[in-house]
Order: sequence, then structure tokens, then C-alpha cells
Amino acid sequence: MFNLILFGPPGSGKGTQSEKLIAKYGFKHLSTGDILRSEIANQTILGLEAKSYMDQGQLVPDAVVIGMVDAALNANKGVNGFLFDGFPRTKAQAIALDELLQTHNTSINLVLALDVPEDELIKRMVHRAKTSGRSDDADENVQQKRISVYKNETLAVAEHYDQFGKVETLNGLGEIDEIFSGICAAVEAKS
Ligand code: B4P
Repeated sequence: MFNLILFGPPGSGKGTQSEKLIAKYGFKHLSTGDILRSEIANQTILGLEAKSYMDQGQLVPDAVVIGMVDAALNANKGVNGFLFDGFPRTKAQAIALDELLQTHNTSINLVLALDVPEDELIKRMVHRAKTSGRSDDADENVQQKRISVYKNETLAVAEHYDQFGKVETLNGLGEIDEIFSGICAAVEAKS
């Protein structure tokens, strides 16, 4: 089993590259952002609570997200590996993920960190807002908030895995296919 975390700031291309990785390697995709958006679309209680955080560019509380991931791991026993996209986003989530994976007798093999400059992140979110209908992409203050949350809370996730030598940083600027080739090389070097 090979478990991969795709890591990076909002708009760095995690979702974009995840789709390509799944098509090539058959990972089970676990995107907390996608699960939360589906809860919002279905107007569940969880979705309504999550929306208030997401619309402000804040993180949804750890306990909510960890519970979702726990449920997804239990519902997908026997897969060849998970691709975690947008999770973990705090050190507490990283520690919880390690513990959950341990109960499934597995662990994280690789954390791939996409490095993209801030001005490009904003450009991509503004562009995505035109087609995604995502309320968290449309507002400049919310975009800035998401980037500052990333710096203050999410960067600690890379530090957490770096102590175990599991982090590879890749340039996330450039052609999507070129970035994908670098990602594949890193995955294959570790598998
Ligand atoms: P996410 O759904 O995880 O989304 P993201 O970080 O904004 O985007 P991603 O990096 O996937 O970018 P994409 O490929 O789409 O999070 C949304 C919100 O959900 C969070 O703010 C938070 O509130 C909540 N949430 C999610 N997980 C959580 C957790 N674990 N804990 C707490 N809260 C959580 O790329 C962006 C755009 O760039 C696209 O339009 C794409 O086409 C374009 N693009 C991609 N690669 C490109 C390239 N190489 N060149 C040019 N454009 C590119």
C-alpha cells in the first residue's frame, strides 16, 4: 500500500494533479475540500456548519474533518493506497492521520509539496472563480485569509513529516503536464 499526501497552498494545483495521479496509479482519492463541498451541496448539517468557515477562508474544525477522514478510511478498506488532497491542514490533523493509518496497519510514504509563489496563487483563484462558482475564490480578502491560514497553520504539516524525511518539494509553476512528470518521478522513486 502506498499513501501519498499532496501538499501545498490554496490554488497550488493539488486537485488538478490529483486527478492525473488517480488516472495513472489508481489511488483512492480523499479530498477533504471535495467532501465538504458535497456536504454543502446536499445541505447537510455538517455542510451548513462547514460553509460558514469556508466562506471566510478559515479551516473547518479539526474534529469535523478528522471524523470525515476516519469514515472514509473505514469505507475503503482493501484499496492499494490513498491520495490525501488538502488533508492534513493542521499539525493536529497530521498526528490524527498518522494514528488512524496505524490502526489500519499502514502509514504515509510520501508528502509531495507543490511550491507556487503567492501572486500566482491569487491569479489562479481569481481565474477559477469565473467557472467554479466557489464563493471562497471570488473575494480578495478571503483569498488572502486562506493564504495566511496556510502560512500560520498548514505549513506545520510539512514540518511534521519533514522530521521523518518524507517531504519532497516540487516546483508547482509551469505547464500542468511538466509538473505531473516531476510528481510521477518522485512517486516512482519512493515506491
Ligand atoms: P480545497 O478544496 O483543498 O482547495 P484549494 O486548496 O483551494 O485548491 P487546490 O490546491 O486543490 O487547487 P486546484 O488544483 O483546484 O480547500 C477549500 C477549503 O475547504 C479550504 O479553504 C477550507 O476552508 C476547507 N478545507 C478543506 N480541507 C480542509 C481540512 N483538511 N481542514 C480544514 N478545512 C478544510 O488549482 C487551482 C486553480 O489553478 C484551478 O483553476 C486550476 O485549473 C489552476 N491550475 C492548477 N495547476 C495549474 C498550473 N500549473 N498552471 C496554471 N494554472 C493551474
